[in-house]
Amino acid sequence: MSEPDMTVVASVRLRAKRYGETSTKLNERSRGVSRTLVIVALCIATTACERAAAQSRAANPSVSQQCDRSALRAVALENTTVDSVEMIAAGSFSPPGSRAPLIGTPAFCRVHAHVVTSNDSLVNFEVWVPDTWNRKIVVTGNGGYSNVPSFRDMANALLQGYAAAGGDTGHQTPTPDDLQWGAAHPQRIVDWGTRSIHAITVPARRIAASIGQNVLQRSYYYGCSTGGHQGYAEMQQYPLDFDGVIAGAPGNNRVRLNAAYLWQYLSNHSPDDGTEIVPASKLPMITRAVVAACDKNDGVVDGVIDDPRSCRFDPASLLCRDKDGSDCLTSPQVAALNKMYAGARNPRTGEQVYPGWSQSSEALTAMSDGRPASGWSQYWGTRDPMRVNFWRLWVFNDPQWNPRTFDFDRDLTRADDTIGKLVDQRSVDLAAFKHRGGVAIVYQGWQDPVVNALDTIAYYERLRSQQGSQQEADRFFRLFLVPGMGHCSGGTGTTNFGNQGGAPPTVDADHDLLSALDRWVEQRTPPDRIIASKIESGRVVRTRPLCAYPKRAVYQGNGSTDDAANFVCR
Ligand SMILES: [Ca+2]
Repeated sequence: MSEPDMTVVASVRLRAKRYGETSTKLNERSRGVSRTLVIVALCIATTACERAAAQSRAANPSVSQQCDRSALRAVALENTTVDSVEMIAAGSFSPPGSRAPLIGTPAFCRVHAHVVTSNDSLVNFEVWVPDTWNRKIVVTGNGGYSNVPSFRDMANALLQGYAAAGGDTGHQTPTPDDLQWGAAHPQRIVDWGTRSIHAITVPARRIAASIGQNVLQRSYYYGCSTGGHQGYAEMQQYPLDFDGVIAGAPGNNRVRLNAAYLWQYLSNHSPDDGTEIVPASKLPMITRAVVAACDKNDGVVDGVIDDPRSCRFDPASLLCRDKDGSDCLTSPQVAALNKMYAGARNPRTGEQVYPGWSQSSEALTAMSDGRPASGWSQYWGTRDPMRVNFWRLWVFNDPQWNPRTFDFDRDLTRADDTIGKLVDQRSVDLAAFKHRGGVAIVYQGWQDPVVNALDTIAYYERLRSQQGSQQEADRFFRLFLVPGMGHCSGGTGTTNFGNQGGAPPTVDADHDLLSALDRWVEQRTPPDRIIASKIESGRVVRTRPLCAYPKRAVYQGNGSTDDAANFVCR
């Protein structure tokens, strides 16, 4: 075991021990500094180590020749076991458990491995190296409480010539949403909420470098939702892992987010019999009314509200004149809707616990039965609130816990002090990440009913204040709000730009997140705007610039509003 590798293990063990001691009141800032120093030391050492190892080997034998378990025996992979190595032929690949094969994949070397992260946790992961490799790796994040890698994101990176890696977050039970796997196992929760990407990135980089027989030149991160959360964990806690990070719809404020789901449930379910007050089937009608009222606020009537903060839609305008109907709201429904727009507050201090979701995020497109394809109803829960087991199993350790007893002061503090310390990624101190030259692209749909755009903005604004100016923030961190987009992808706006869900129609640095990140890192050209497309039946029907916050796309008054060329960021 070489010196730097021992440091990796030691630091992981140290971190695991610290996180296990959840009641210890460590000073957040001093803890961060000491952690950063350890990481700086080990990463400089490991990068040099990888370079030396790669350079000492023969020049460029093909990936297929190196795709062999014996080739990996010489690689230092502490706490990591390689389970299988195989060459996958070009064409298509069906990942384990997937419903549909990945199409058009190049030939690649597939490595399956696992890394032990504590005496009670491990993370399974895969590394894919294409036979024509660009010497860069993209490590991908996860969705929700996932137990599998995001194979589609890995395939998209592979198609662009990158090696790709992804893991299972440390979650190894069959049902993603059960949360039982973490109950009374804090190390597994730490993996899911904080550590798993770092844990797989260290060995994945070495595996890719070994198979590719090249110097690994760049390491990027790509994820949305929990993947966005993991990207924030990397920037805050493992700042030297990546040259660039793409984090979409970050669920980094996790305790508050799950408290907000509780709020949605409590606001919209009768305390008497638990029935829904606003039925899911009315959400698309509400969104249509909101859009009709506020679409023009941005100067272009296009079915999209560019900035829902400008919208002052009054739900009482939909009050039923006579009896309840599908196109109107009863008084209790208006009251419930207003509670959800307002969001949860601490009853003692008045502090906003988590912002209410924006007007127009109630629902995306409607299904034939009138229910929304995506919207608040998925996350306000049915018989129980969404993520109720986060509270029952992780916070209170009581399977019988009743959500109606939740106190948004006392219980929230308890959650912050326990599980919050294992999973939340709320610090805006990104000094180490910025100092090492790291850059970040964050994106967020304005109609996201899962992770609230207002919370993503709130984090950004705290970061900007901490940086001291817009210019300092812009140097390394850019937020792109996407009008008319739901959670990570989809919606009525221009929602295709290399975000989760697939490659854009044009893969270049003006249209594609990963290409834009790569240009920023390699040429130091930051993205002021990214041109997003709206695609219908396989055809681009509209393009629009997404602008780095706080700028927004402004129509110049001439030409088609479906053409990005007629908009400026201002
Ligand atoms: Ca509009």
